[in-house]
Amino acid sequence: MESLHGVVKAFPKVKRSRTQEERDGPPGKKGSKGDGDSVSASQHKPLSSKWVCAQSSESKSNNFNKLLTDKLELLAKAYTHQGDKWRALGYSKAVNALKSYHKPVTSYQEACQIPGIGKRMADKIDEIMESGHLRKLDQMGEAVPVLELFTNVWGAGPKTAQLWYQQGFRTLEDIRTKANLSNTQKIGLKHYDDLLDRMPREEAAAIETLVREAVEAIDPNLLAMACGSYRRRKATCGDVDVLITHPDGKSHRGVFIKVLQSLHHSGFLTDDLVSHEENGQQKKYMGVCRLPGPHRHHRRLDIIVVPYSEFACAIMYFTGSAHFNRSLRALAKTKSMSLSEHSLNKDVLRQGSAKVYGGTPVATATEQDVFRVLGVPFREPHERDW
Ligand code: 8GT
Ligand code: MN
Ligand code: MN
Repeated sequence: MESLHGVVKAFPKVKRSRTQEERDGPPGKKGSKGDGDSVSASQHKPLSSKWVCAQSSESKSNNFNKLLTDKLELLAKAYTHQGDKWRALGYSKAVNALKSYHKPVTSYQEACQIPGIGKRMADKIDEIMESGHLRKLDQMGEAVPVLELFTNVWGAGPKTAQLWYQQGFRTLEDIRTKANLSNTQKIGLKHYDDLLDRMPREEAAAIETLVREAVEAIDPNLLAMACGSYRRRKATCGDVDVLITHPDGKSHRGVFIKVLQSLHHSGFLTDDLVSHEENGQQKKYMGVCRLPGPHRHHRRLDIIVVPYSEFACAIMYFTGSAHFNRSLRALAKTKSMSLSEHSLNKDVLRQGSAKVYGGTPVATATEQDVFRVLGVPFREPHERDW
């Protein structure tokens, strides 16, 4: 069960008639390269087939192409650890497309026709169909598992992992004893196994409750809710993403410090990874916590405090998935709008990829408003699990 508590009030399910655009999709152009979310080869398809943000991720639940997606996911992961994020993104998009395809893919031609899958990706798919295997996976090199081991240290990205590899390190013991570690990497190493482990959503719920109680002790009218994978109803969560705001639009100020002090004081927060302020408004915290009682693991906790005027955009950003958000932002671009965690702006002027004029914020009281203004059918959080 998703616990929205007081926040439900702020997000009434608005019944409304769909706009022409929702029914018919966008005028057929787009297909812009590089934004990574409009998909090729579907010039006149309706909005729903071009943009993952306009489709329910539930369509992935019955995967007819598991043999293909298992291999491609391995390759995507390998590219991530190698630091090739664009290739990794390309593969994970192809995986999404295959998972939501309505039947098993049986030919190269068929693969080419799926939005999001280009010719080179279809070659890979063809190879798996023919041989049951992907040679590229064998050619990735012996460094990949070591790079994976290293990038799994919180605070170490692919660049650091590569540096450590070049320095001759091969094990976590090497890292612990010989590498030059930042403070966050030290924490990451200390809790290596715990932080890799995904927690059951029941535990995420307990963490949300504990944080909410601390928040409500400061001011009972403050709202605190877990977003991220928890709100998307995933069975397990990599961390807990708690968003805090106050409906009066001003009493969220000063809360960030107080909440952290309170959670530190009770011993719940064990380590701080990142804690900072953005343009004097939004406050972000990333840290490690542990529920009281025996046999508890250390878990990652993210907290943001936002002004109520930004609630709808912040909740969308923090709920994700990251892939879904990327798609929505790319769609916004095609409509001279821009979507951020702070606001949805219209009349944005761009020259090439550069923003010349930031546009003007549209009032978005609810998530429904954001979808409506963007001309995308509303998606419940669990339908955004791309
Ligand atoms: P999880 O179960 O693995 O935690 O899955 P998740 O909850 O979907 O992932 P997350 O990493 O906790 O991110 C949740 C949302 O927060 C994302 O959808 C994203 O929009 C937003 N987000 C942050 N920080 C960052 C960041 O540093 N990079 C990116 N790409 N997204 C971020 O809060
Ligand atoms: Mn999360
Ligand atoms: Mn997070």
